[in-house]
Amino acid sequence: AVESRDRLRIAIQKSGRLADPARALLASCGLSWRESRDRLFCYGETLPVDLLLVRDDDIPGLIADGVCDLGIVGRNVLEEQDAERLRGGATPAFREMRSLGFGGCRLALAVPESWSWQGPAQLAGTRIATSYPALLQAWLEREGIVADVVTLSGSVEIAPRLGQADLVCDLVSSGATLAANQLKPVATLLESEAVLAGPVGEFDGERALLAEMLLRRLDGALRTRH
Ligand code: PRT
Ligand code: ZN
Repeated sequence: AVESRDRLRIAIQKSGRLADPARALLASCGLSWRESRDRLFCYGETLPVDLLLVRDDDIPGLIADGVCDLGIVGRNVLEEQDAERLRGGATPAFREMRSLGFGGCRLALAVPESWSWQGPAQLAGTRIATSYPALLQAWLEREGIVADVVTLSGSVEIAPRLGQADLVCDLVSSGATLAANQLKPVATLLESEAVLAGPVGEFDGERALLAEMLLRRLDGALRTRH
């Protein structure tokens, strides 16, 4: 059961690529906060909208558990955890409510530069290193390919040089990291950017009104940005 609260709670990344732009976007919606000493919780001053500063990977779960009402997270993280829940037989627990126009990147397959790419069929029997096993596995199944998914939490691009994998499936923005590791992107699995995530169900009471107002302001702020 979700505790009844009359304040809205939004989870954002504590530090990392999305931390500052997420805060700036919420500030442009007229929100301001009194920061707590440990900077994990920021108490909303202008409106009863508080921030929880967390690892980005924790955001979908916090929404699913009802600990937070909304979150700002990369679509890649949201979709990976959604795919993982689906594989485990769970029902969807969060959804993308808005795309926010920052943190753009894509989840791509990248192979050694020396490979001549002939298409997905070439991947049969290979070892693919990734931090996105559920999205990769779902894509492989759609393509009808059986490959060995090697799950790594970081330093994915170095796996081929270490002999841990034949190729990688990782986030790419400029492509510089791939190039530095003599890899080239050959297929895009997901186009990503920061998104506003929320629960599948509706809010009730005071939080429904707050969420509605926040979305209205957010849409206004996004319109003037683009
Ligand atoms: O500590 P916490 O778990 O919260 O942070 P994190 O280290 O998991 O995440 P962080 O801050 O690195 O990224 C947060 C989000 O930013 C990601 O989930 C993406 O939605 C988005 N984003 C946008 C990126 C990139 N661009 C990106 N380029 N996330 C990671 N990268 C990495 C990529 O993994 C690769 O190692 O940057 C490298 C590639 O960059 P290029 O420019 O060389 O191609
Ligand atoms: Zn993370």
